[in-house]
Amino acid sequence: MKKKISIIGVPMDLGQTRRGVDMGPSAMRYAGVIQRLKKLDYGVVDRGDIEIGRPPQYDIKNDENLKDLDEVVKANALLADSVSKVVDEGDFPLVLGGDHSIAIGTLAGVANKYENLGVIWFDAHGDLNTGETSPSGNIHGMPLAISLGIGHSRLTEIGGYAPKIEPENIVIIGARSLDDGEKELIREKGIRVYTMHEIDRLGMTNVMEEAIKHVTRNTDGVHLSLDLDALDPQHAPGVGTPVVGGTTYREAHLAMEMLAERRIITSAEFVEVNTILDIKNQTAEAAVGLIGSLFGEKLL
Ligand code: HAR
Ligand code: MN
Ligand code: MN
Ligand code: MN
Repeated sequence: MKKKISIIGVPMDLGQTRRGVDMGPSAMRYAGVIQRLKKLDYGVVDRGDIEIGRPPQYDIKNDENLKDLDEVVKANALLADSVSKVVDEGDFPLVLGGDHSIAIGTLAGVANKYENLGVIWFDAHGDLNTGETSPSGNIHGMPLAISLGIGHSRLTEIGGYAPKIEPENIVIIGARSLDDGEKELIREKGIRVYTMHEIDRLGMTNVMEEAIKHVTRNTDGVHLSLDLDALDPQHAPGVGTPVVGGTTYREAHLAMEMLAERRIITSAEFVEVNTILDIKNQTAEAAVGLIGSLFGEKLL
């Protein structure tokens, strides 16, 4: 039998300041993610949502340029526990966001189950900021740095260990909006990045061939973190920080189909679906379509 898939929803919207991304997990469930996976013959368990603490009379706090640090830490610690249990039980963890700050918890829950975890990070952004470099103080712009052990210790120490991953085992795909501090970190750590320039130039097929080679050469598991803003806003309008010039719908599917063929992905998350900004659930439906392709759905 195929590995069972355990779905965890994370209605987190405190890693940035636009409300609506908290409804992402519901929107993807509504778009039929469970039925879609069952149709592919997977056993599927929906473990429900992680609780996000939101104090009464809620005001955004921003100490040390880290907005809502307490709540983001708390939710990610819960998520790390939940993901860790899923892996221990032998299931495939599929995490539905929520803003991208939840990658901190997902990776905390998964990385210590592997000697060396590889990461494929689909995103318009690098998510490599810290409180020092971030132009916004939004923690959803920081999870990849945090997972490398760079940033505030309350975030890097979630799960009780740091770092979760090594720079040489990461590939970023689809980037087109990188801050100066992020560019510096990419150079300093030698992180492999396929920006939209490389996707245009080499084509998605070659980018994925190279990316898969890179993240598997030294690893015993690969996590996929897919931010819907990697896609062009034409295809995924319901995201908090859209950036023009993204991947086409088919390029994103091709990438998922190649990952399915190689069977390298051992955990995954789909994040940044913002239902308030979306048009008729189009972005949630795009996410669910990509999940289908990742798990082996074929056109014929
Ligand atoms: N780099 C910017 C910042 O740190 C924007 C980050 C963005 N948004 C995301 N993450 N959706 O990928 O604020
Ligand atoms: Mn992101
Ligand atoms: Mn490890
Ligand atoms: Mn992004």
